[in-house]
Amino acid sequence: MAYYFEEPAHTFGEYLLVPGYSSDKCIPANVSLQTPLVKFKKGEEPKIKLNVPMTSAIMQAVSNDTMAIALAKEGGVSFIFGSQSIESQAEMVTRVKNYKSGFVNSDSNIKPTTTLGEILELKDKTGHSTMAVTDDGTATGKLVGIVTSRDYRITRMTLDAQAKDFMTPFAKLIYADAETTNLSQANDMIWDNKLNMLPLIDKNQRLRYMVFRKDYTDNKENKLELIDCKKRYVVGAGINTRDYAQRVPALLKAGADVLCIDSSEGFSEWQSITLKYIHENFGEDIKVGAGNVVDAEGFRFLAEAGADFIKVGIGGGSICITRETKGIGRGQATAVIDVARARDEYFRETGIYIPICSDGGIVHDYHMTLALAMGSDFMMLGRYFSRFDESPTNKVRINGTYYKEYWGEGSNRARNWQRYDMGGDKKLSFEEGVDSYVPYAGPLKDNVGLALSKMRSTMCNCGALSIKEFQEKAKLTLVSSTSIVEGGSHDVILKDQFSHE
Ligand code: RVP
Repeated sequence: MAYYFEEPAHTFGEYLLVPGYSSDKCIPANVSLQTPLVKFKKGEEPKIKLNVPMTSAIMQAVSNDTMAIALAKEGGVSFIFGSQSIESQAEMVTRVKNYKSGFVNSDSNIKPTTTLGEILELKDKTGHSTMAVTDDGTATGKLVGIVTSRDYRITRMTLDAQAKDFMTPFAKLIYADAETTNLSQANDMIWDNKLNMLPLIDKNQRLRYMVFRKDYTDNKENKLELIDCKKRYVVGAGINTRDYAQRVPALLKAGADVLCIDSSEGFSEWQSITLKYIHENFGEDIKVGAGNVVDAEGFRFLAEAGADFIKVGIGGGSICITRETKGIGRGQATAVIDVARARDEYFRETGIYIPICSDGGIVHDYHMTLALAMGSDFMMLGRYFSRFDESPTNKVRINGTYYKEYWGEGSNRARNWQRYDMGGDKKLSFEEGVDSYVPYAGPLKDNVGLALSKMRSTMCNCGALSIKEFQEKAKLTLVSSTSIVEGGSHDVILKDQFSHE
C-alpha cells in the first residue's frame, strides 16, 4: 500500500510567527544575517558563508553576470544559469570574477573612422555619450582617443565627419595604469583633473576599464558585500547531470566559487553519479549543492551522496506547473520543516551540518523570514529577482505599467531539457513551466534593503540576533482561513480607492 504522510502539506501563507521576549539589545542594527552556504563539521567554520540569506535562481530570466554582481554587492550569491553553452556560462562567471567595483568595461566603442551619424545612433542606443575610440573599435583595442558630446556640434558639422577629426586624441588624454590603480586613486585623479571619466589602460595602451565620476557615490564600499580571499565577488553556477565532465572544469577555471546541480527532482541516481564524479575528478574541496528534494528521505540520500548544500522545493515556483502537470510536489513550508528536521538529525548523528535552501514560492518579503524560522539556512528566489533592473530580461510597458519578462526553465522558451532529464531523449516532451510577466520593481539594492530590514525587525520581535538563534527561538502557528482575512486591512475603505475631486 502507498505511504501516506499524516499531515497535509502547507505553504508559507498558512503560517505566522508568534513573538517572543525581546531585550533592549534586540535591535535591528545588532542582527547578523550571516549564514552557512556549504557544509561544515561541528566546531569548524563553513568554507563559504553568505552575509545575507539570499541566492538568485539558476534561471535564464534571473541570473546572469549583472545580477550576480548586484547581489554579491548586497551580500548574497547568484547561480549563473546553466541552460546555455559552456563557453557563454564560463564567460559570465569570468566577468563577475574580473569585475572591479567602479571599473566599467566600455560598452560604447568606436573606430577612428566611425562617422558622426553612427556616433549619434550609438548614443541613442546605449544612452551613453562618452565613447572610447580604439584602433579596432573594440572594448579592449588600443586606445587612440575619446569622443564625448562636447567634441561635436551637430549644427556645425556634417554627419559624415569622422571621429579621428574631432575626438580628443590619446596624446591629450589623462589616463591611468589598469594594473596599479585602485578605485580611490582613480577617483582622486578624476577630481584633481576635473574629469568626467578616466580611462585605464594596460602597458600596450589597450583599453581595460573606464571609471566615471558619477559612479563614485555608488561604489563606496558596501559592508555586506560578499568577496573571496582575493577581494573578488563570490559567484555560483548551475550545472546539470549530463555534461558535467566538460562544464565543471570550464566553470572552475573561470573562477566559480560554488556549483549547484539544477534539477527539478534531486532524489535520483543521476545526482549521486554527478557528485561522485566531480569530487573524484576535480577534488573533494569543490563545493556542489544538489536538489531538489521535499522530504527527509531525499535529504538523506543527497547528504550521503556528498552534497555541500541541499535545495528544497518541488512545484512551488511561481512559474512552475509541475504539480498540475505531473501531480508531484509538496507544500513548501511542510517540505522545509521536514527536511530541516532531517538535517538536524543528520548533524546530531554525524557532526556534519549540511545547509538547506528553500527554493521557490516566496511571494511576500515575510515568507523569507518564515522560511528561515522553519529551518532554511538561506533561500533561492526567481520571481523576486526577475522584477529588478539587473535581471537579464526585457522591460515592457503594457497599458501604462512596466513589467519584466519571466519564464520557467521548464518552459518551451528556456528549453532546459537537462533540468527535467530522466535519462531519455534530449528534448522536453511536455512543459513544466510558463512564460510570463512580473511587475517591474526597480533596482535590486532598494528592494533587498527593504526586505532585509523587515527580516531583522521580525527577528528582533522573536528575540533573536542571528539566524541560528531565530531557528531555535521561533514559535510558529498555523492560521485559519478566517484569520488570514483578519491579517490584512479589513472593514475599512482605503482612501486611495476614492478619486480626489
Ligand atoms: P520562484 O522564486 O517562486 O519564482 O521560483 C523559482 C524556482 O522555481 C527556481 O529556483 C526553480 O527551482 C523553479 N523553477 C524554475 N523553472 C521552473 C519551471 O519551469 N517549472 N521551475
